[in-house]
Amino acid sequence: MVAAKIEKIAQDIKTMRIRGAGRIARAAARALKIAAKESQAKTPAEFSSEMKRASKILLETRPTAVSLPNAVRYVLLGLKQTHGADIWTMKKAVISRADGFIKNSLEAVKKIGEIGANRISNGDVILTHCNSECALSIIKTAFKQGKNIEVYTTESRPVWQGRLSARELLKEGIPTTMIIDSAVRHFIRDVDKVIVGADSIAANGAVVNKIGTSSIALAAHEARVLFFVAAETYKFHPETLVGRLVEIEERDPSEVINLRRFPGLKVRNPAFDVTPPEYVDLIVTERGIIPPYAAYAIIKEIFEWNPGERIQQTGDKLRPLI
Ligand code: RI2
Repeated sequence: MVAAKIEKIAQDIKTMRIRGAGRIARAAARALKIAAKESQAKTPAEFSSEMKRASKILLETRPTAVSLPNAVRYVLLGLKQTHGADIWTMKKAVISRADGFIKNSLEAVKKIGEIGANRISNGDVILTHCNSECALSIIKTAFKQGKNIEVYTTESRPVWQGRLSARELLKEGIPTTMIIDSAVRHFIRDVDKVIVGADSIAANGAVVNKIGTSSIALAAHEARVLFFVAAETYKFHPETLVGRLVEIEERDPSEVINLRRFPGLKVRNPAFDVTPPEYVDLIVTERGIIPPYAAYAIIKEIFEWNPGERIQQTGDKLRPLI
């Protein structure tokens, strides 16, 4: 019964019924909370392995957004902190850390909106790509502050997340124009600022986000248009400090074309790409605005990493950061 609930959440993440790096992370925390709450384990060891099994199922869903493993790591730290205690104490720790993650995540999105909106000027034309709740939080907050802004949103093929953004923006009454992904360079001179989200940010400040982001960054760079990234600190990728590359998810060709009608056709469908730090002007986090090159310092602080040591997350340190 519990397993079925975890599988259902994992399936929803895989099929993108639940999508967006922040939402995926909160869904994983919620799944672990359900697993803890409904566990029938008789011993602490049994409980620990149940939690680890649930985590594994969640971690195997989508590989690119580091928010997912960071959320799991954050919640599972409850097991480590209560090592040697009874099941009840362990359950309580996991549940409260899951609740804590979800609460902090929602607060971070709001805070990013407030911090980022300070950088939006009256009359700005903003371009956004895909559907990032952090990027939209900035845009919506600026609009609520009475700034007269206009938004261009891409379609974000092949899954059309741009339609979600368009709907959200129109609901707020924000003047919105949709363009096809390949029209970005054509319109970039009408744009004052680009704001996008992130699925992972590497230690060198490279931003992994929805496919097409790096081409938009290139066009913005060429036209001297500011390029902002909006991301909570749990989107920073700890293992990139020691050289790990962020895995780029390649999704099913059926998202792009009906292969039955094109027998023999090869299709590549990467869901994300990497924007180098030199094309990023700033990253808006819930802790403030940083240049991309400060990513190293953020990761080092969150994960308490010193050169030559294994990366480890010490829960109390992480807590105020997310
Ligand atoms: P928030 C999304 O991935 C997009 O790439 C988006 O820019 C990013 O997550 C961050 O979104 P997908 O799940 O966390 O649509 O800011 O593949 O909502």
